[in-house]
Amino acid sequence: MSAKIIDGKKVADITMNLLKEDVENWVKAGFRRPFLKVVQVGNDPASTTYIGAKTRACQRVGIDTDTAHLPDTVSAKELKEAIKSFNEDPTVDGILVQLPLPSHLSAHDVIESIDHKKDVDGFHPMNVGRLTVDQPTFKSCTPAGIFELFNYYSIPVKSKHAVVVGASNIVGSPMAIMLSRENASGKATTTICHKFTKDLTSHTISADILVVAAGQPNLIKAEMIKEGAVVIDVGINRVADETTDKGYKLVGDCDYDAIKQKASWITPVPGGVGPMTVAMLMKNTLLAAKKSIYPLD
Ligand code: BQF
Repeated sequence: MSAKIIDGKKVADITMNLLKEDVENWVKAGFRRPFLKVVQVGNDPASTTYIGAKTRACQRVGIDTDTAHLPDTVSAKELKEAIKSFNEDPTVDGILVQLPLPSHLSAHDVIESIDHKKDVDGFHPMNVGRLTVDQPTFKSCTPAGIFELFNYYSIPVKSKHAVVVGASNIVGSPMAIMLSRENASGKATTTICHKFTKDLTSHTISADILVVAAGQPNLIKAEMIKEGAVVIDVGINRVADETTDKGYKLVGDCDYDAIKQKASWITPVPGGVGPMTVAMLMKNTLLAAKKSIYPLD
């Protein structure tokens, strides 16, 4: 079998065009333009790239945005004071603290200091908790984007065996929760694999849907997957490549060329899951402005 390509760039374009209309209708109805406040700590080059992508996405759909750039020496107290001022600012709809943070700062503490009603990344324990009990919530953008792709390509999830490789708070864990819940989008039998999993192949080989978010190039090889599996590669790894201007190229966590011969569907890197992540951030920011998740006050 040669896999069909899941074109995340295309679906993100369609989603962004729809969101732009929604934003314009919201503004035409007399409401303030949605506003996303981004917080960058330090100068991690990958973070700067991602914030650039998010800022351009905001401009494209008509969401106002501003980045508060703090030095990597900022104290936890100073950072939380900045976040508090954005929590209290009624013109700020969404707050996003770009991760990773410098090692002296606790991501848990910082995320918990964000008003959960403005937590457009969906990382606050309130929103994670609500996700696990099927209450309306800001959903983590990458898993939400993957479900949009399943929906767009009519890829069934119900009663499938889904295997998630990687158990991060940002992707693997919320993805597994969403797959496993008995709600409209989930109902998969779900396995989570992580660093401590013995014999990874014994799990991946039986996956109808394999979601890989481990951050390790070439972790998943063709021999590890079932013929006809749906393979979602969330990995974004920079590997040295002298033939490119930047001196590196982006690859996922899967051996794409070989797996393409065996899977039924596959996401490329770049242009697969990544663009959907950014589109879902725009969706969450509009939901925050509309107070769709937390309607009271
Ligand atoms: C694409 C991210 C690891 C650690 C922190 C488009 C993005 C990426 C790829 C993007 C990511 C990954 C983001 C593509 C945001 C996704 O064309 O394939 C967009 O901007 N992402 C992030 O903010 O922090 C990360 C990955």
